[in-house]
Amino acid sequence: MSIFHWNRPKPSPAAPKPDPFRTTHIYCYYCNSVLELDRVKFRSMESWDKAATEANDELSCEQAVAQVGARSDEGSELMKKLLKAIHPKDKSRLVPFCYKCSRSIRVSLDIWGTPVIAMVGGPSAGKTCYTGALWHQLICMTENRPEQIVMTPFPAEGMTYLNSIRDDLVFKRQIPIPTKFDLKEKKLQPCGINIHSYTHNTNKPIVIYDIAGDAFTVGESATGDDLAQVSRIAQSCASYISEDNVCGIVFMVDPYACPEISTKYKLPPLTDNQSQGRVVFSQGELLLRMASFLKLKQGLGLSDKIPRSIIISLTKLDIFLNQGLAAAINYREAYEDVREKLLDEALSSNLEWQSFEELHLFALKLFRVLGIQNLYDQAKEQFTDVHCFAISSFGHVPMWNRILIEEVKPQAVEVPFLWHYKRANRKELT
Ligand SMILES: Nc1nc2c(ncn2[C@@H]2O[C@H](COP(=O)(O)OP(=O)(O)O)[C@@H](O)[C@H]2O)c(=O)[nH]1
Ligand SMILES: [Mg+2]
Ligand SMILES: [Zn+2]
Repeated sequence: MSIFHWNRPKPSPAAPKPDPFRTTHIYCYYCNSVLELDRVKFRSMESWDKAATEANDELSCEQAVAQVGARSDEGSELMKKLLKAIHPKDKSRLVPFCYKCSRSIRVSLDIWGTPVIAMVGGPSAGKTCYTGALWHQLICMTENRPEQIVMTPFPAEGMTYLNSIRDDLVFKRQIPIPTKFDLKEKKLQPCGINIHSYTHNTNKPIVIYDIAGDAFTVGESATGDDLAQVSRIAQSCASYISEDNVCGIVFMVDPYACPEISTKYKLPPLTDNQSQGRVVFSQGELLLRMASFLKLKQGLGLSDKIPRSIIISLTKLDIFLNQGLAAAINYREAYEDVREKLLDEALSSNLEWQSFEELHLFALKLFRVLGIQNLYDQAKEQFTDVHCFAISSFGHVPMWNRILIEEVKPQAVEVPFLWHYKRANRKELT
């Protein structure tokens, strides 16, 4: 260091604030990497499929940001503007791509900052049927009040996915085929739903993913050690559940996988030969494995509670309604009593949670009768906010051959969804 420097210290100006895009991160839904936005490059949509894209046809993030004049914009504003950038050569839209796996992350840009509901559950828990039934239910709930509320699915692929499962269930009366899990092509398909309420003057999107149960259970072995299982979640597409934009978890409990239930109640035969060679995953173990994974990712201690909201959601409620189980019927009646109010309660920004809380209490009673309240207790030990609900995607027990005999009339499927929607959009955090 020179003496002159010592004698004449430069006035130290406050460090210039970096451009917001330099500090922004974005998630790749293919390889599950968190990317630095300013390292992301853009190609033109036109040249996307052409085998040899010239390197100089690529635009840097800096160039794209400069083009749309978004230098000082942050967050969603920045993303919205970036989506409008075009390639100077062929004037086609720009496709951002992941610098780790080279695949398009356009969808990541689309849903940036949108809260995500993470669905978790083993194979056959009922996640795919739930996704279709939920979309059907939301359509039915809003159909006759279009001047009050409009629900729009996005992006295009998500809309196609939602509509195709709904078509299967509602029009073909066919149970959708099990979700494939491909370790190589493990992309997540975000299904976004934007809810625009004119009455409440709100317009907010939320995203759900229907992911294969294998993502939580791959490589399961009778002797499986916990750490290996936790690291498998980390490698699979299920790892997104630890991302910041996940506003809540819905843990789908399959009654067929609960020995407490199957020893006490005679469950109807499964709808297909999925049961052959079907490994039953302990629901409690799955819950703990997910909790360990989240703690690891968030740097929490073993005895710390995860600051997340989780809903323990018993699927296939129709089975117990069919058997005339009083606790199930009481739950259904409680649901019928509040169903008209739920949507308004979910859309209003006040602290009114009464209908949801009532249903939670009825669900807890049902859990006790069924002998699975230990799942709730376990979840309470791991998470700061736990609620229970029960749902039926079909509203009746299906036949063995994957065909639904009666019309689909989902029961309470909107409850977990609306709970998280309200929670994600409330003004103040408690
Ligand atoms: N009784 C009944 N069975 C259901 C319901 N939802 C799903 N199932 C059954 O559970 C099986 C697995 O459902 P699926 O949604 O594919 O589970 P996923 O693996 O979690 O996506 C289906 O083949 C159905 O037979 C429901 O609401 N009631
Ligand atoms: Mg599935
Ligand atoms: Zn990637």
